[in-house]
Amino acid sequence: MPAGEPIPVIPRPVSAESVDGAPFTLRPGARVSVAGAGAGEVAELLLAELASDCRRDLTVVHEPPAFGDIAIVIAEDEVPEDARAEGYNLAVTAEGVRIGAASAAGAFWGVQTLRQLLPVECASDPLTIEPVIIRDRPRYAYRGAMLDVARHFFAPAEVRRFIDAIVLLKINHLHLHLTDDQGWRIQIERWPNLTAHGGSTGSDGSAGGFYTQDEFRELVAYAAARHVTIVPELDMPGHTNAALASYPELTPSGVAPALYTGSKVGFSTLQADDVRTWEFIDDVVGEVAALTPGPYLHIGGDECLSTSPGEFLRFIARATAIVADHGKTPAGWHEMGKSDALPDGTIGQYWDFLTPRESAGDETLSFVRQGGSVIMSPADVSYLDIVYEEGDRLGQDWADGPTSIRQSYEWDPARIVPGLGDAHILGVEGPVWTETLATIDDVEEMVFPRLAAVAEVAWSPAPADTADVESVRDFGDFAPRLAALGAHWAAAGTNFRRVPEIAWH
Ligand code: TNX
Repeated sequence: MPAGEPIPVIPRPVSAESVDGAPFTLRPGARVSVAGAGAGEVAELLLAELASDCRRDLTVVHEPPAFGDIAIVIAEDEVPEDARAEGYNLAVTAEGVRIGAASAAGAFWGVQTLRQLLPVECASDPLTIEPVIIRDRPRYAYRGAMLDVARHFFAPAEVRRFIDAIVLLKINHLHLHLTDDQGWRIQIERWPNLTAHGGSTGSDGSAGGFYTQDEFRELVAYAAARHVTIVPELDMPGHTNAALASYPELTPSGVAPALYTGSKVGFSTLQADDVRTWEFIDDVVGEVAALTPGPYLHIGGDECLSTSPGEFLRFIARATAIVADHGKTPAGWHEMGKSDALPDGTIGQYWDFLTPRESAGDETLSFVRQGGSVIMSPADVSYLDIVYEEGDRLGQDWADGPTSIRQSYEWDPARIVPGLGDAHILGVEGPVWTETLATIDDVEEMVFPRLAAVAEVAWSPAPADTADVESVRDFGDFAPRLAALGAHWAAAGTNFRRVPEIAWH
């Protein structure tokens, strides 16, 4: 890479220094030499990814590296202490590539950097990489994408494809919005009608669907093998029409509402003062907690416009306590911060704008006051279903849309809610809501490229401490790297929007 040109990697690494010397050449039949616990598994994933990226026939060996090998070494002292959880070093020289990390996750993220450094032109022989030394570690522990499988359902194979695409950006949490007014998507053995009836349709009268518990377990395992934690969301007490339609005893009248296929929000609610509600919640939370090895269980709590304020508070106190009783840390949208009875450590997810409106900022700080931390998903920059341009076929525009790629890049999580800084920010998440997105191609068109911007905000170091975030997050540096990434997406068959601000190759 010529001096001065940004290294073509997203998220931008902490440091990348070009070094003198001949490039590395990846020869057919090159070996991946592994050492340390977990390195073999990371190498197998590299092989699978390179096979689909570039059809190279590599073999894994448990031997010290020879000339021309890719080495993956996992050992405690490979990286400084503050980089042990997920950091890595990557050295590229004529002798070989060496990825060093203290954890399998760190090595896996190093592999994602290597994939972006390799030329896209698989046909071109030889494949070479200019010499470089990269040191890298994430700013935030939680880097998320949220997929709404409730409005439109996406089958397990489509979710796996989504996971494959997000790991290239070092996203390590996939929040699955499993239930909403339009559909219930996770099998609950004690309440089978939730999926039999409540999962039978979706937005715009789409076909619906749901994950059996076995399918869900397989998804969790597929994600975990790629260092992605699944965060399941059961949205309550609002956004529950599909549940109410399936079990009339959850409604005050005892009459089930019809299934709903429109896009309104705020019209449904569970009853906080009804004993049946709590049997229901204990069962569904218990079953989903048992399916989930990850620490978090998200219970929504957003847009409860049909729940009285007092009932909302009683509901949130009891529902979060149930989550904690089942051994999980509760998470919820920032409205849950209205409650001052949250279990210690409850995670809030901020979805208001870059400039907080009404009580959104205070509700968010409430999680911190109660010993918890916050995930930042400001809707006007990180909601991936908001239109790119006026008049788009896909997406919604309520969150101050359109949202350009530049807007989704030029912001900082620690400069949104006054008083909320990095010490209390667990991370950043880009949600994609799917009222208007019927296919996984539609989803990808909305998610890419903007998730690349959100991923860099979540991973790369904080911009220098100046008041003007636009001047320190350098879109001019990001744009050519994004163009290079587009070539990888095209080669991998990932759909993305060729936004006009970027000179796509
Ligand atoms: C808001 S903000 C929602 C979702 C919608 C989305 C559409 C929040 C937590 N909920 O119910 O799908 O807007 O953009």
